[in-house]
Amino acid sequence: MATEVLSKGSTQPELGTFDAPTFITTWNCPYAQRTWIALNEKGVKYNRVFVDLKEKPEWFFPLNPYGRVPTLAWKDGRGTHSLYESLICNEFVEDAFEGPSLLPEDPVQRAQVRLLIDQFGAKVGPAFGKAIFASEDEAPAAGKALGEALTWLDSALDPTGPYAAGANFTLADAALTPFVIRVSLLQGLIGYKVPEGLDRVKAWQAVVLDRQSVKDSIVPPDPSKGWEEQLLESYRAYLASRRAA
Ligand SMILES: N[C@@H](CCC(=O)N[C@@H](CS)C(=O)NCC(=O)O)C(=O)O
Repeated sequence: MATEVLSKGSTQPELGTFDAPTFITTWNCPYAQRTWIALNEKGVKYNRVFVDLKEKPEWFFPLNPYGRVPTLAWKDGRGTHSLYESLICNEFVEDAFEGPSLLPEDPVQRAQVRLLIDQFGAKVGPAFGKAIFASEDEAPAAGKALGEALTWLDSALDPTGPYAAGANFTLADAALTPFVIRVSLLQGLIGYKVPEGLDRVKAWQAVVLDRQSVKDSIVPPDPSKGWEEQLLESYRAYLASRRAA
């Protein structure tokens, strides 16, 4: 059954409570998937709401002035509360909820997890963004830059793992996974082939894809078709609309 997507003119959903907040997302946003994974890892009883980013509901902006996903919202005796920006939401989820810790206890290791997320955001994030939106002319350079960024990632992931920063799943895994698992889509979009080697990235990707929290954050709108196939369709449609504009 297709999941309802709330659009312009929709009624604001119940906003839940601090313990069981509303998680506002789309099925295909990698940033929102970061928070989706963190919520799943912590075992938070959230209420998931899909919104239409082309026709945003009016009630969305008071909760997030950027009008972006992910957004977390809840109500208590003091009123309505909301948080947004994926990495801030993930730090909040880690701080606010019980459940397995997504940061190491040791302060140096905690800082290293945050550093990995920060460096990923500076290196792989922009290279991925450029590749996914590359025109035919731009594709070779964008592919080369992404290859270099992924080679950096291969050396930056903890060498023995199995997770990004060592033996345990951390906020780094939650932050990196949604982007890395989309890299294979670039083959269909710009003919990009993931470079040979990258053994650490490949081994890590297999481990996180097998993680229940990640599987539960993969909800294609049409359950009869694959998630990747539908993601590819949505990227193609988005690119066509950008080029037509
Ligand atoms: N820096 C933000 C980026 C979130 C973001 O760009 N989300 C996109 C969907 S993937 C969005 O909501 N776009 C709607 C818009 O910008 O109008 C984060 O980390 O949460």
